[in-house]
Amino acid sequence: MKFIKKDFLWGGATAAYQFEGEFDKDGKSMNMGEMIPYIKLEDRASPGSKRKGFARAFVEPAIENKEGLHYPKRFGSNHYNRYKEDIDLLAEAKLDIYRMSISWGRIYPNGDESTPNPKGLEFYRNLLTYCKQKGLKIMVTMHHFDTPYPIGVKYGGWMNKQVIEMFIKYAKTLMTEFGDLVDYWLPFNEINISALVPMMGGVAFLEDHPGMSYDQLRFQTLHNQMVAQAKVVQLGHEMLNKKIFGSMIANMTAYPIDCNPINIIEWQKHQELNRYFYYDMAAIGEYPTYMLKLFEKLNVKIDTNPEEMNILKNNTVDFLSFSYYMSGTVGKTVENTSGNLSATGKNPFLKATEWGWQIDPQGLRYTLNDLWDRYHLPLFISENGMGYDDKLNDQKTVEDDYRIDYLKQHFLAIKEAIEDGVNIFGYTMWGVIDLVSGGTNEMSKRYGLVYVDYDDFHNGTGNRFKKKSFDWFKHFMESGEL
Ligand code: P53
Repeated sequence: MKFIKKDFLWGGATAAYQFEGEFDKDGKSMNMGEMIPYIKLEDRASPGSKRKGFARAFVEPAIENKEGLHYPKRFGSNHYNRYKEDIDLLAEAKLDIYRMSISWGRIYPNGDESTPNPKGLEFYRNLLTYCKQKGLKIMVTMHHFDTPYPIGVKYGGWMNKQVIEMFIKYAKTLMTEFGDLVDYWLPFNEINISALVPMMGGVAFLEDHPGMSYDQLRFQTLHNQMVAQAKVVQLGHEMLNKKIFGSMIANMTAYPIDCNPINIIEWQKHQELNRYFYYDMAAIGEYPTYMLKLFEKLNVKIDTNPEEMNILKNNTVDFLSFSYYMSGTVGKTVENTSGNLSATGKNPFLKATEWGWQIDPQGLRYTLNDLWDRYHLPLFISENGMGYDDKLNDQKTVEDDYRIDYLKQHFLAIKEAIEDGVNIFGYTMWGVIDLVSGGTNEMSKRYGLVYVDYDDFHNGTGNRFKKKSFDWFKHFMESGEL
């Protein structure tokens, strides 16, 4: 018995650079995420919040190997060595699908090699084959904020068009090697983050481009990644002949703070820049006029040519995918909740997590309707969940009723959206097994159905313990009941 419809896919998601660990094993190169140290709470908390914004170094140049600092993403949850146990747990919870990412630096450590690293291919072949044996469908993200550091050093990151070609070579290798094992492909995780935070994952650095404006940098890197995405879609359609390629966007749903018309205009512009622009590029394949006007205003000149523009136009994605955690408000005078990347305005009708992420299940229903009405493409929620500083109790479990409630409310919102007529085909819960936080580098910002025994400094056994939400999710999968 299924909660919604027979073929709807329920599952969980992770990312290599937060989950795998073994950052330098079997020939893998480092990525920028692995060079961002853990920053103590008191050095990080932003005014007005008990608990933290993003790790400071998240938006600053990373620091390589500084004495006395801890680099959480180098260790993750040690999934590299414990993947069988992890996949067994996902299968035990009766999930339909697992969204994972492949680390570029395990396959082409420097980006410009002519042949892939056999050890890297071997690891992912074993992992993917094991997932299949356990009956899981698989969605693979090719780039989850982890451009190899050597590409940054030698080529200057994604500002350089040669990086597009290196990425296509990598994508071709993945589809050749694993095309028969993978059910859905996402070329990039949260492609809009490139424009909002270009330093994320070492995508680009302003200091490499003296005299260049920040806006020029961020919109050019985004452009180059959009072209790369379209080229992967083109190649993937040729090689695999299936409509299984999606774009993945950090969805920044926001509401106008009130009905004052000046705030409505502010909100509309906010949604164009933070949400619609990226969906328009991926689904329609053109620069929207509002962005061309903004580029004029900001003196941004995109380096491109007719060939690239044709590739964008003719290779739009098969489905749209997004992360949804929260919503915010926008207006001329809005008080912020801190902790979020954008759309951080407070909403008096919503409660927030300790990190200031405002919980809004109805916002998910709204978002699904909004995207379906606008693009008429199948939708997939590739991330959703609740970060919480869970505590393991004496019974070696976590009583995470707050998480169960969060998930339940969001599942109901998906059901309502389907009843509204929205075409959505699946959902993967973020961080289904605890992993290092992308934004704050904390282990203690946990999302999973499964608790992983490491603290913020990677002390602990690394053992896995089922939380109460694990049993709840399993029961939901078996019975279709919330
Ligand atoms: P953490 C910003 C805003 C919303 C989602 O985030 C975001 C980001 C950038 O971190 O990222 C996604 O761990 C991302 C995951 C990340 C997850 O959200 O900061 O794809 O890598 O872990 C949750 O709580």
